[in-house]
Amino acid sequence: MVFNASRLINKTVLITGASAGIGAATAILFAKAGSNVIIVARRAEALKSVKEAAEAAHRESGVQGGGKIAAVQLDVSDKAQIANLLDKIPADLRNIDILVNNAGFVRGVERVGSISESDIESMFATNVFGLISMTQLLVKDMKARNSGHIINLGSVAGREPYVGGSIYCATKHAVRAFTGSLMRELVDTKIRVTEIQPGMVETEFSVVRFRGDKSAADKVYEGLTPLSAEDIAEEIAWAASRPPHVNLAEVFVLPTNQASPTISYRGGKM
Ligand code: 8X3
Repeated sequence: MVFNASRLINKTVLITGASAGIGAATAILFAKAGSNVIIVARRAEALKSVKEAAEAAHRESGVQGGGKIAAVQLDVSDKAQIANLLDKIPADLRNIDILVNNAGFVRGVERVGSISESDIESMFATNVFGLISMTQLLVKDMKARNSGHIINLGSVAGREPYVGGSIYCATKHAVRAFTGSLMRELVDTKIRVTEIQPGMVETEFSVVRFRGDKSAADKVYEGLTPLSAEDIAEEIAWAASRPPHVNLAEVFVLPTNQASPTISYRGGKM
């Protein structure tokens, strides 16, 4: 590993939405760097394979230290499950150094007036309330220890709204506001707060947006090279591995040929 990832050795990181995409890639990268990783997601089977991949990545890296991987099946939109989360984590991994609030999704492209209540509620329940509940739970211990790092996944959609994305954009604007307040509240502590704001990342995210329509999902990336889950994992690991006096407050990361949610270059077509 070229950057100073040695700062990640023996750190304990908890990642939500870790069964696929950015969350899974982040779990694997931290395991490789010698962190202990708690992977949290709804899907038990997928969690199992990410756990195995993270364990293998740690073994193959040859890095000494860390490498303990725990999987916890949990839906961040369920407050009762979050209240019991710490009991489900092995005792030696309960001092969490880094929380990566990654769980989030978009469903549908309907315009205001035609959006289903259940889509509105489920996006807010996971992207906003889940992220807030996880932060509320873990920031208490971080404050008591006066150390820690909270890394929230925002989005280009949290900086600039777009047509057909009102609810998703609203959730990501909420994440940005919440993260900004949190960073300001913790200014007199050693706790760092970072928001990662990706643009187009090719994961199952787009397939969920189009309710399983893979060809509609693929069209989003036509003619340009999107970011990969691994690209974002690197930004997260980079932020987490800076020296303790350095806080990357915001990391806005786009594919080279994307400039905003609606401006991109696709081989001659804007
Ligand atoms: C995902 C980026 O552009 O699809 O957070 O809203 S975008």
